[in-house]
Amino acid sequence: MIDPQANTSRSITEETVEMSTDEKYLFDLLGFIVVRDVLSRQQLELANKAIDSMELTQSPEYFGESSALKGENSSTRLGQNGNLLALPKPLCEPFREMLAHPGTTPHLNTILGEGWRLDHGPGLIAMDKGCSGGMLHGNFDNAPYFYREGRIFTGLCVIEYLLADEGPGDGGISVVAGSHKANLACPEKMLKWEQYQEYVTEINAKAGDAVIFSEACTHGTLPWTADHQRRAILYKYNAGHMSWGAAGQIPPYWDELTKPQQAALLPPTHHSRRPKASNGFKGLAEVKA
Ligand SMILES: O=C(O)CCC(=O)C(=O)O
Repeated sequence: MIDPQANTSRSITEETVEMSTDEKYLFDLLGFIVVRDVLSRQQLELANKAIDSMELTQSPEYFGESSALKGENSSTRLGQNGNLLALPKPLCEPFREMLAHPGTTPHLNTILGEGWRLDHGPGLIAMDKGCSGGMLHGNFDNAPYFYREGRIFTGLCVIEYLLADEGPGDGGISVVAGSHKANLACPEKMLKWEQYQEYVTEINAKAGDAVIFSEACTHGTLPWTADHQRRAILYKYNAGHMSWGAAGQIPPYWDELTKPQQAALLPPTHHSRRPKASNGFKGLAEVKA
């Protein structure tokens, strides 16, 4: 029986599924965590098939003035033109499933509190061999990080679902571990990856894994050196009442989504009476109306 008082401004309740104590320790310590084997083989295959079917478009350059992050060829990273959630069926299905995935929902519950929402995305980062990296950055104005009364408080939080392996030396997503709690600004040369490279951690993970990090943690993209194409799908979430991107609209495919997926997309940002797992997502009907 769900406690009728569960739907209060104190959003985490006993019914809420959270990430494990070990994961919470690691995320609080490092500012990121890798959750292994989140996507099934079918989800992975279908998501890659969807990307194969799309005409990828060039993204802007993100390496700034950095000579170390500039790649060997002129190609920059690629992204998608259309909305992955709105692709024809069945190609949209893995992306809709990632939106509120049971393998990462516990992590969002702990990091952002129940009532978290998609802030923007999903977006694709695709990189071919020789592609430039991207400047390191820590978005502390939007995503402060602190821990109080047994809870994490932060803002924009990223889940990257890897559709291709990111192995040692390949490049790709990288972080300055622990920097979400840094008190001082990161030196410019480090943001450019021109100095202190030994303190920048290249995250290695397999296709199907999810890399979760707080935007408060300084992170960026190392130039891609592997023969295969890098493919990462990025979902950016926020606490129920916070927003980085503009609030979305009820999408045309709303009725095809599950309640957890609808709750993840629910605009506008607000805190109280937000439909949550612990109150059976009560309130979604009013939103639709
Ligand atoms: O995955 C990456 O290459 C970095 C993504 C990034 O910089 C961001 O999400 O702000």
